[in-house]
Amino acid sequence: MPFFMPIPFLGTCIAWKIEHRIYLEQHLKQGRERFGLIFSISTFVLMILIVTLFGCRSSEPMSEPGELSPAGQKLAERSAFLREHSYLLTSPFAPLIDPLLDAGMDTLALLTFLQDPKLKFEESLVKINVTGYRKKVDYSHNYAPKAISSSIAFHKEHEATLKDAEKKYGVPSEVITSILWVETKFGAYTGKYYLPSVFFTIALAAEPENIEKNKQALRAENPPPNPSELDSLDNRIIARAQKKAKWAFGEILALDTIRRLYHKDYTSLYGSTAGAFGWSQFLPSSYVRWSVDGDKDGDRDLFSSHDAIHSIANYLQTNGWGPDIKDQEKAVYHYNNSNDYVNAVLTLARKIKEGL
Ligand SMILES: [Ca+2]
Repeated sequence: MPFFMPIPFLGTCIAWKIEHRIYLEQHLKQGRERFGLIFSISTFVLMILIVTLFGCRSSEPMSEPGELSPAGQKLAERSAFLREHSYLLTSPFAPLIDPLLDAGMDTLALLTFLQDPKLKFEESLVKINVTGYRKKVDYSHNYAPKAISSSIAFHKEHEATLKDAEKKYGVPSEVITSILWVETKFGAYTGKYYLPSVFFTIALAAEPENIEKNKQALRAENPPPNPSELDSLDNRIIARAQKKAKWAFGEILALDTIRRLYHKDYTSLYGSTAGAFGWSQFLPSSYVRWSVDGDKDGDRDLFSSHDAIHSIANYLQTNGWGPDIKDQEKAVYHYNNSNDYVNAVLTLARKIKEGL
């Protein structure tokens, strides 16, 4: 509202007040004090009410005629962006455009993701991430004799870095070694999936056609589930698809955070079917929170032994590692939510320690 708008109004109020003052004086002279006093008070209260109302209204952000409010401006910018890049609306990832912009991603960042020729919808990843929970993972080979001897050799080779991390974070060197073996066999298997494709694909897991495909995949399993279980399994699939889609959406934002905060080129990142990358198999959100630059070269590079070792130690310490076995189990479980995983990591760590 223009600043001069309240002036005529206040002028009117003041004139009204003067007029009523004259009126009051006339009545006082006539000995009608009580009536005049009531009239004066009610006039004063009315003025306060009106001025308060005007004050509140004038504090609201107002636009000049023809000018858009901030929300309107944002919408107009978005429409202009989509008009200019209308081909994006035919992308398989079009359903994610509005949610990503709503979550605060800027249009240039979104464009960089969506114009990336390497970005692909990988249908198999939806199935693996949504229905994969039905397949039990066997971790027992991780503490077989070959695993123990390889881990002891790695520990000897990287002892200085491992002991440095142990001293700094209070996490034993054999536990860090054990996680590096279980996760990637010391960097030998870090995953081949392009990270943006992993998360953009899984973020679409709850789209109706993808839920339908997963329901069909469930029926085609070998052996197929019992027909009496199908309804509850379908509901489980829907709930998991929604949960996974939300999770992957957050990881896309974390990839963008990695680019902004650490100037890291996420287009060079490849990882597992679940989007974990590097020797330590961190998710982008874990990278943002817990990765550290172990060798102080200015880069948090989880494909390097130094940074991976320090980052694992930092992760476990931050997530509760302590002298109590329950805290240790909890910290490792946080790393990978599986009791079999926790058992494999701690068993291998014990065997490494015995063999050193
Ligand atoms: Ca580094």
